[in-house]
Amino acid sequence: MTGPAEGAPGAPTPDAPSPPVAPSPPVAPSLPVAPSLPGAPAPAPGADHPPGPDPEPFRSGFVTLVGRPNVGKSTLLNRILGTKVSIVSDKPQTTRHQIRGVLHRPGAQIVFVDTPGIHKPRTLLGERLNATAEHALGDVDVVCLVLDATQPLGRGDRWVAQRCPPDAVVVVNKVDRATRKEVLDQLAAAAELGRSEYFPVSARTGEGVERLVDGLVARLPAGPQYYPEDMVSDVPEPDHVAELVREQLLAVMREEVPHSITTRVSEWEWPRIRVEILVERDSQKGIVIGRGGLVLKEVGTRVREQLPKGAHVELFVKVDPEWQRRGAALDRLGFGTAGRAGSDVG
Ligand SMILES: Nc1nc2c(ncn2[C@@H]2O[C@H](COP(=O)(O)OP(=O)(O)OP(=O)(O)O)[C@@H](O)[C@H]2O)c(=O)[nH]1
Ligand SMILES: [Mg+2]
Repeated sequence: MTGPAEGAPGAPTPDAPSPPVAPSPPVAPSLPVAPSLPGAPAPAPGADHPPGPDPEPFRSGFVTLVGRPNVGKSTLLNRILGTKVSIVSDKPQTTRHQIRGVLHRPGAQIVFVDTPGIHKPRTLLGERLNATAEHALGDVDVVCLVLDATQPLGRGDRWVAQRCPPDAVVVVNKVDRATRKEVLDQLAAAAELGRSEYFPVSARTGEGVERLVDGLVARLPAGPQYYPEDMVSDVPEPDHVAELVREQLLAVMREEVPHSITTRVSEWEWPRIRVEILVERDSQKGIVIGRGGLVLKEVGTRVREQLPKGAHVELFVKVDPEWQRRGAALDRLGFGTAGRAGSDVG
């Protein structure tokens, strides 16, 4: 049984203390914050090797995905990695943190950085999301500017493009939903951005994604294997579970409610995971709970299906008035410009 609806309508409770994270089956393995360098260092130039053609060096580097909200950056990251590390929804501003996902290939490693969609902010949270995305443009090897093939190239895209380095590559996503002519028109329109490479892809079907990845690898310098091969993401497990809850809420909520929701794990005693859902107003609390707790129950079920067997997810809704407009609340909830601290545990 998931998400005891009876707990949900209760009065706001004080923040739970932060217990240590109990060992649990991995959901999305955590990466060390500072990359360790186990194994497979780049061959030193001039190191001893048999005569003959030089072997290809190991290539590695960081690739940031940026673009307007909803163009499919997170879907693309998940497609490239073949696993879900970043949540996806049809609502804009789904991604709220930098999320690293690591692609391991023979002879290469790409550390992808998914970012919040850059948009015209209406709240302090929006400003911080933009800052987070723009922060991820610095000090990376390749920037991918992601566009939507089904939307005309607009001011928002140009605004993001201006913030990208000149050697950014352009990725035109969602070609599965566009005709051939629409794709060609979009590529022609994108040519005004004056970049050297353009990749039409569908993150949904995978079309063109392999070609994109090959193109990215070719741009990477010789470098070390930053992360061990069994590491796929830097998202701590509690944060990942909190995001899965938010993803399911985004899937069922309408209109302005999704923007007012944030989630965090307040207790993690495997298999029991308590997730708090914060909303901004009392009226939203009722919507999130649903009649007879049905919405919460459905959300809990869908989340549990994505977790290792035995997980017991308890969902609670609390009101934190105007949390996304208050700097102190944003800091506390992990929406600083520098990093994530969304969950009370981990
Ligand atoms: N048809 C189609 N839909 C796609 C494709 N890629 C993403 N989508 C859909 O586009 C919507 C937005 O996808 P996201 O991956 O969340 O977009 P995002 O750019 O990460 O959005 P933010 O995190 O809000 O910036 C979702 O409904 C996806 O299913 C694609 O290649 N084809
Ligand atoms: Mg996203």
